[in-house]
Amino acid sequence: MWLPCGRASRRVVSSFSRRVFRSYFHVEGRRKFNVAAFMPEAAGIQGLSDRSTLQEFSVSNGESFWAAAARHRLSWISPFHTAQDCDLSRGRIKWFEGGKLNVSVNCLDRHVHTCPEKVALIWERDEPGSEVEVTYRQLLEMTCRLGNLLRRRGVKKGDCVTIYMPPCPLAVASMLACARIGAAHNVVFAGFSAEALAERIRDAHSSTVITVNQGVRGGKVIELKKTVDTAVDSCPMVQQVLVAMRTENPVAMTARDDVVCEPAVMDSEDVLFLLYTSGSTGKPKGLVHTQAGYLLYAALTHRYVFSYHDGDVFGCVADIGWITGHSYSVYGPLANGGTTVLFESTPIYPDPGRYWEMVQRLKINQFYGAPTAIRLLLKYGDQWVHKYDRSTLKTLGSVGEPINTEAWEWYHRVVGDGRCPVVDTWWQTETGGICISPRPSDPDAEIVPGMAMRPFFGIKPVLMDTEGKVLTSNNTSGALCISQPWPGMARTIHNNHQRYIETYFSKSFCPVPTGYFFTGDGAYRSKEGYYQITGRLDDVINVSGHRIGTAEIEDVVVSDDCPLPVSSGVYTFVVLKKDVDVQETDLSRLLNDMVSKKIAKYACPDFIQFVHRLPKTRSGKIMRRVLRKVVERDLNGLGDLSTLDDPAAVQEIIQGHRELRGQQQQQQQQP
Ligand code: 6R9
Repeated sequence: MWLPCGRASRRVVSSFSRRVFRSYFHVEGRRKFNVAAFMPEAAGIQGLSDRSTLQEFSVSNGESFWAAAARHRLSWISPFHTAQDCDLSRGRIKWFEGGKLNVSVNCLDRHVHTCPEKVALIWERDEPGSEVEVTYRQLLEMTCRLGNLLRRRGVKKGDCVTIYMPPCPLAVASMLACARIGAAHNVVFAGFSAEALAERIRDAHSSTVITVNQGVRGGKVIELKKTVDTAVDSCPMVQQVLVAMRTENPVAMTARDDVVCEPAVMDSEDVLFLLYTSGSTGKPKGLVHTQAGYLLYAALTHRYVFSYHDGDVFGCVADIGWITGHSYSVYGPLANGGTTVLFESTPIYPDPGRYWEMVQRLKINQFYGAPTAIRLLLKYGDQWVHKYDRSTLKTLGSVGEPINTEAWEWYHRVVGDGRCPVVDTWWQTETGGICISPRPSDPDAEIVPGMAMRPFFGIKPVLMDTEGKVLTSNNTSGALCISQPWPGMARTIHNNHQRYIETYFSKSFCPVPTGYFFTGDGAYRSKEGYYQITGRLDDVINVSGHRIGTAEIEDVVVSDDCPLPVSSGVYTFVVLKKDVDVQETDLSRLLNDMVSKKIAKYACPDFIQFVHRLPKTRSGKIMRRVLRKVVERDLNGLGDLSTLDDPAAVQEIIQGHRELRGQQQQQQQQP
């Protein structure tokens, strides 16, 4: 039986959430830091004067901090006996051992008990204004039906189900149905080719695939089932493909009596999901996340980085095929009993006002997007933003790439009307959730544009030099590592623990695992101790012995100070804003001058190629290593291209590069 809950309307305040997430707005006006109001499980800790002392405690007493959070925020079938048992030098990471729980119960049942009619999902479908709301009760029913269906069809605890679906309630129910019956899921972005999908199905050994008949994105129909058909032709282990219809109203499923699906009892360290991320060479890696630690970390970061409060509408526009969609469209918000948006469309469909029209219509309170989309929208001008009421927005988030100062400022000034904190959140598929972000911090603590700034609770970043020595001073740059384990980190690479150890715990400059987690990113630590991510380490350019991140040069090249309209550039690759007519030689000279002035002469591009677009992954990250290989003329070494959005972009760049080299050679031959 569902308990009645005050109002049967959307965004009802749930008593569960009220208990767990007591608002700390009242606290902000007070002088004294009210720990209990900010984080109830930290109430017993002595001597906390502000949020930074809580951060320090969480790092120096990680085990007790996380144990308290896990007890307080997760519902356990039986309690854990050991909070942590980790040895980074051996790639051994275990949290909350002995504990038993079910992730779907944590995301659904406990909220259904307190507030069944609260809206869990708002499915923002491709066509604006056709959104569909799904309550916690409805989502639990969908999940149970699907869980029963999977069980009836032979899917067992420990199996892995591949999900090839766009963001929609059935995709979320599929993920949670797997969690309910103890199967792992492997969500593959529903834009990947048949070949990329097949590779991931084979590596994960999935005998079941769930998909939809067709997808709809940006007004176009995408034949997802056909792609699955092609993929499974080369996957002999696939025994069944379940096909959902992209229905008008997913909650109007015919009522059957199997809406109860007994949740499997899972160990904390059982696998929750695999998620593939492309390696710089060779095969994509299937990163493995487990139950309790991942869920706790997603929930806590969602709550505190975005200052998510009960009743808020959280709008993460990432696809569920990425870790961002897993942690901040699905698991974090649902574990917190929140209302979360599933965005099916694109930032410019039907026009570049789409995001902000949606913010107005759905009354979104936290908006979380990617720099690549922000840069794109900035090009279309402020009028698309001004057209809509954005007064519900409280926090703006950015993820996926370094956000250049110009984009950050536009996001803050134009989108947020200068009143919403912008959180530039740094993290990875491997980290499970946000690790560095300007918030949480004291409410009026400064936020520096384009900087991720502050480590999250329990996170201890360190910078390392090229010899593997830890750099202790501030105002310094190095390889970003994390020196102690946290519950959200990936536990292994599926079927390849050795690759996991080699990739994340040892590096060429220190081949023996040292007890640090290597992120593969470079970072700068400012005088004040704030972190700024400078880009992937393999994107660091060594010019005359100076190491410099691509992000540093990009920030100059695309800044407001540039009187000519460049929209985005990668060292020597430059994309012009729309409808711009300039002499390329003039612009090259100007960009050289600017880089020389703002960074140093040695950083000047001596090779500038103008292109229409850059090779990007489908989540919008520029594939810089591909550019590097083109310049090195190593076309056989382009590596894994399965995540590439538009292969024609690479061909265009190869062609342009050839022409440019031809021109240079001619110039050199002229007397
Ligand atoms: C969440 C996600 C991870 C890589 C990461 C880094 C880059 C992510 C960033 C950022 C600068 C930020 N990255 N957030 N760089 N500033 N705020 O994107 O996961 O797809 O695994 O990518 O993305 O290079 O190492 P994933």
